[in-house]
Amino acid sequence: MDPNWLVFHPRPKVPDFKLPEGAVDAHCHVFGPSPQFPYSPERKYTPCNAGKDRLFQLRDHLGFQRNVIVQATCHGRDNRAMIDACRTSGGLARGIASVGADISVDELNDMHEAGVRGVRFNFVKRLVDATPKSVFLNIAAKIQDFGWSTVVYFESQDLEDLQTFLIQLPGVVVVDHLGRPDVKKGVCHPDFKRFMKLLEHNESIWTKVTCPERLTRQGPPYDDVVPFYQEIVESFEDRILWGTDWPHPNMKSHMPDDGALVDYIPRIARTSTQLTKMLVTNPMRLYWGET
Ligand code: 0GY
Repeated sequence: MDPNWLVFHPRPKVPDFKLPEGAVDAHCHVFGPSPQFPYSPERKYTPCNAGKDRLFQLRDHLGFQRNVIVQATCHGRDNRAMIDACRTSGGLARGIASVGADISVDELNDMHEAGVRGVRFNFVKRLVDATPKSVFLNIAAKIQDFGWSTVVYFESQDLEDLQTFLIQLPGVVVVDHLGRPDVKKGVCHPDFKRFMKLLEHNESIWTKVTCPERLTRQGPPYDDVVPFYQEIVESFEDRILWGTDWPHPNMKSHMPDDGALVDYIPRIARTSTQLTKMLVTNPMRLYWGET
């Protein structure tokens, strides 16, 4: 692994907050383990190994029932570690893949059968080399027959350039980590207002109200991020998801305790309706097809 890589918390606390029955951790990853699933030669970082066994232990320890495993960039377009985790989860994990324009219908079929339900388009420059938007649009068109959605990762300063593309995408589009606002600028800043407007005007755009540990400028207990979550949750409760982001790639300042992250959830969603939608109903509808 890279020097200075921060390894996930070895012994997260048992959360005080009791998750609702059937809660889904809708944003997490697996890394390797690399002897079995080597990292991609194109990767921008080399993480610690963090395989499916650790992920499923964490799921049970925190009180989740299901996972949505998002392909991490350190594995490039080699989705084997994520697919293996989905296949062996007994239906309790869905996957979000990273694919190229040459992906075939047969390959998509195999992935679907394994539990994959979406693809991720990444625009974060420190994580990936740029892919032309026409390639992403081509992939997005191909996955429509499978009823999959897309996950999009970008930073708030790039939204202005990206919004025309995002609106063009067919099907449900889920934006990672609130579109990564700069929390120092506050909820009234035009950057965050732009993101709010995007959701207001496009009912197929969802977002993950995730990663206070990444977005915070102040550090734990992440008070500075709370207003951002609340703005979104109050307006778009039918289009929000939550996840741990375990094993927390590229954290530099600190490694969060995953149990403490679960204890933070009631600051994001404050009513029992919002909590049930964010943790159960919304992810079950999107990734398990439950109405
Ligand atoms: C996240 C965030 C990051 C990394 C990745 O696929 C990835 O490498 O998603 C990041 O470094 O911000 O959502 O896990």
